[in-house]
Amino acid sequence: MNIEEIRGRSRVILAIDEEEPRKYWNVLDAVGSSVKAVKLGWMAILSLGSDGVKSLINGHDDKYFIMDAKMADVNFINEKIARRMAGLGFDGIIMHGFIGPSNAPPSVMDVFVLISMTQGPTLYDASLERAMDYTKAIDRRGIVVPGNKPDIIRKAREQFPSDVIISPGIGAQGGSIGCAVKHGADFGIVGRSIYESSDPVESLKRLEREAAESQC
Ligand code: O7M
Repeated sequence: MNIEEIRGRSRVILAIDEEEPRKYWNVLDAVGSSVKAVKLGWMAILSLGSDGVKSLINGHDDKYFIMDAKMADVNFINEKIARRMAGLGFDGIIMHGFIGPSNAPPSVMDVFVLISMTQGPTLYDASLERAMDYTKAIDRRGIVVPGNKPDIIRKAREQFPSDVIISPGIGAQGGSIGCAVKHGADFGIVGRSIYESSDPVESLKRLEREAAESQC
């Protein structure tokens, strides 16, 4: 799937970082077609195994799947990882920006570059401008910037006018999706506020409403 097909139509990327394999299926069954994009990471690979992740993706072919690999290795390893993840059915993959363009994976799928984190301080906070410069030189579809730091989203949008901006840290980490969208995010990445909710569908609808209102 192409992320441009859902950009602007849906604002929530569902992150699932659960221990129990069945919970991945349960939450996706619960939200159904209202979720258009899903972010999985190392917890999914550890909990479901790579074959389990492949089945999960195959069983939900109406959705865009991003692997949050947070890649930070050298180029030939990142290339192997990206090719394996593409083989599992992922449409996009996330890398750390600090490793720079020479270590970025080839564009076997969409690449999203992380340039700042929701929790810190990290080295990114001291070097945001440099992280942005490194990122501009990377062949990418978009960037990851913290949804709980609206000023950083605004700076990133100024510097990356056409990138797909995806922003974690919504809800459980204090960020507001309406505020993130207002400052330039295309999508909020939301985990616990949906998958730990007693009513995931209602939580999702509320988040989509807040995103559409685009207020702080
Ligand atoms: O909504 P939560 O807090 O339950 O989950 C947040 C998700 O966003 C979880 O999957 C984290 O791995 C991810 N995330 C952060 O929380 N902080 C970051 O700085 C970056 C990410 C992320 O998605 O990086 C790609």
